[in-house]
Amino acid sequence: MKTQVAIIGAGPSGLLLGALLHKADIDHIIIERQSPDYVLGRIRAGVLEQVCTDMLEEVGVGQRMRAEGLPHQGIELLFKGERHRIDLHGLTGGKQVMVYGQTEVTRDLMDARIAWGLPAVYGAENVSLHDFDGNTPSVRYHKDGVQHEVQCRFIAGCDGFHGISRQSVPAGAIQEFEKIYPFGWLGVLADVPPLSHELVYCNTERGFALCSQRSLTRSRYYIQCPLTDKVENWSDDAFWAELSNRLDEQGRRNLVTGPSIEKSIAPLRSYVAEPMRFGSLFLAGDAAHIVPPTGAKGLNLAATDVKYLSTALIEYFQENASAGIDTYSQRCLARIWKAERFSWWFTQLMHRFPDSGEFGQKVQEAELDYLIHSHAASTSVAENYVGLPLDFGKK
Ligand code: RFL
Ligand code: PHB
Repeated sequence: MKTQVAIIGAGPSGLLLGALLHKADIDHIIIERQSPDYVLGRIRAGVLEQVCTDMLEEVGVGQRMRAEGLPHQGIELLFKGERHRIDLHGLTGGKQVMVYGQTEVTRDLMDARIAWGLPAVYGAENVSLHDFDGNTPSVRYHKDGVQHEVQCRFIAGCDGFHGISRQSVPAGAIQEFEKIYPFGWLGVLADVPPLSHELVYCNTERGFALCSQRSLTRSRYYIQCPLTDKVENWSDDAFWAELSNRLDEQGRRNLVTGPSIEKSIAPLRSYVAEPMRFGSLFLAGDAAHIVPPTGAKGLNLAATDVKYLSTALIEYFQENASAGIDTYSQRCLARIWKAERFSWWFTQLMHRFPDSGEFGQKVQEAELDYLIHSHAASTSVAENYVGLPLDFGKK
């Protein structure tokens, strides 16, 4: 078959790009390795920046998010056994974030795609990318034992960190920047009411903890754990006991425990691949970069990459202009590095590092104490957490 854009991957980046191209009448296909149920079964991000919620509204899938999502105007930082609120709304001139799970975003985009009658191939095997150094690239894959070929003008690599798109680029053409952290996050999802109406980020001598949520009846909790830990060895009881140990008095009183619906360990990594365009191939989302989840930036960065990419592709097809595709990589990376910086900094501030000991703990506590009392420092956290404007730094 022939199309204008072949999108690899039906995660949030691929689905959102598909929706934006559809709105501009640009012909495209999505090719995904997994099944729809597998994609929906991955429990990941929970906090959407306004730039991201605006995009979901723009493509017409904001209805359920508006009804069921929880707008949050602050976060709490817990350290030395006490909680302190960062007033996101007040410090940013009225901005907020939306608590609405990645699973729900993906489901809304998938449902819309079906309603629009747009093509998506799930369960595609042996996906391979060809001739993207010229103007007539193609994508091949197997489905039910039959080989298929898609000829296109552009390929969008939205296939996540382990996808084939970045791996298809010759090693000499790409530069990688990486930092691996010496711990992971053990996450539990449970149908219990959240312990606070806002997210609580905890710095404790026992390690980091995060109290997040998906709704008024569903909570998402995380605790920092050693990379050597196995999820099978963490019983629900052990998880709740350790989480409780990392809370303040009030948190312990309000914590409602229950059976876990999902439990997993995620390693923490910072990673950027440069550039993000290789001829007719563009990388977007986790295919090009990873942030540790502390700043809640992963999904939001994926959305803004796709914003820049869709704008560039629309300009190309509708106005025959290539300025957008030529500057795609540079525009994305300027934003990505700022989110990388924030996510790295917030991770350093909140976690217990094996080598930094009591001195490291005291320095973190001093910085947190400074942060909550300094208007300038609190504002910096708030404006990064709610997300920098799309045109940040432009005159
Ligand atoms: P995704 O979501 O990984 O989707 C990529 C899709 O591509 C498919 N794919 C292929 N398809 C065809 N051919 C191939 N060869 C393919 N290889 C892969 C995959 O099956 C998948 O469906 O990337 P995308 O769309 O760029 O979206 C990015 C976000 O998913 C990601 O940034 C966030 O979820 C990151 N992240 C978190 N972000 C947050 O803001 N808060 C969090 O709490 C949070 N937790 C997480 C996370 C990422 C995790 N990963 C990747 C391990 C927890 C985990 C465990
Ligand atoms: C989540 O709810 O999964 C979540 C929220 C905030 C973060 C990371 C994860 O910083």
